[in-house]
Amino acid sequence: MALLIASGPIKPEPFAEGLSSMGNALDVRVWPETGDVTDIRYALAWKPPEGMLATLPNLEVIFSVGAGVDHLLTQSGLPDVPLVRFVDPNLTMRMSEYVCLHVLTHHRRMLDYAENKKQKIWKEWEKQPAANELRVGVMGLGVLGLDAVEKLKIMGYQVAGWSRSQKQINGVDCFAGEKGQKPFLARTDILVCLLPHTAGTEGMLNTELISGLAKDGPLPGPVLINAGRGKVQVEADILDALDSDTLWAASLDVFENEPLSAKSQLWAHPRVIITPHNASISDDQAVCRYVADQIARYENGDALENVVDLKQGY
Ligand code: NDP
Ligand code: OXD
Repeated sequence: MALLIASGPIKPEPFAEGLSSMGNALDVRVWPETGDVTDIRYALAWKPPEGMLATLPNLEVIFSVGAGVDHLLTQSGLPDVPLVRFVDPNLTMRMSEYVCLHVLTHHRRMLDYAENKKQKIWKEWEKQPAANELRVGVMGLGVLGLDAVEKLKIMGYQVAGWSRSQKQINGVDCFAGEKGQKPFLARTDILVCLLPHTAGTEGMLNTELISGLAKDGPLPGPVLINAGRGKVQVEADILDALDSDTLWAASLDVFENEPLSAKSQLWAHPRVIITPHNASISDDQAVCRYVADQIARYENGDALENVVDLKQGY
């Protein structure tokens, strides 16, 4: 049984070495050295060459190197086989680190202190709120959002979450769907987005949504943190919101087009933190263990886990 790795900009060697050493008799191949394509039953992919998956006639399962699968769903002629996304405690832990770091950064005004340091200004901001005075709202209560809300709760924040279907989470105010979005935003000082990019979420972080965030919070204005997908945000609207004080600050890990163009005004904006889509990277050895485990389940006749719902797009 052969598995083809097509990991785009990510180095394939660690995956190839890892999967070959798992003792599961996998014949591991790396694009473009496919050998006889009729042997290939599995693919491990991240932004593979356009249309490549359609050239594998006996493909049975596609594994995504990451949790997001938008990079695969846009492929032409995507084979009609199960698409399994990456779910792993290591990935989840890294994302919650990012979320907590950026919530705390804005809560504790680290952008202002960094500016003051440059000018050697010893000044404490008045009325530093404690965590329990701040309302954090997490959009997306999936694998990553659920862990993030638990960790934010431990720090003492007033936490709410928003998702497509209604959830019940102890100590978290849960909102759902279109109807739930307005009240969710109205009680949110710091908005964290962990949504996938789908037809339903594209462009959601726009002027209208940002204008709906709480205006009566203890910070100078609302904050946006997006580590979901760049196409969920409208960057021109975020810049307008920052410049009109509708938004106080933003941390962005993902962008409409990546890498972010050197021409983007986001780079120079003093109230924007930019990271290069590394809020949570997939650990290669964790990916190998996960894929080997899923293949073992599949070969054993057990159900694959974390199969994407193609109708919903995540
Ligand atoms: P899940 O599929 O587990 O969760 C997705 C969540 O989004 C669910 O709660 C779902 O609602 C909600 N959702 C989807 N569509 C809508 C909608 N139209 N309206 C409201 N809620 C919606 O995904 P993960 O938590 O594992 O990952 C989330 C995303 O994070 C990934 O898709 C990826 O894009 C991004 N990511 C980014 C990384 C980075 O480094 N920046 C790293 C890893 C992932 P419901 O629960 O009702 O289904
Ligand atoms: C992912 C990512 O989807 O890294 O896992 O963006």
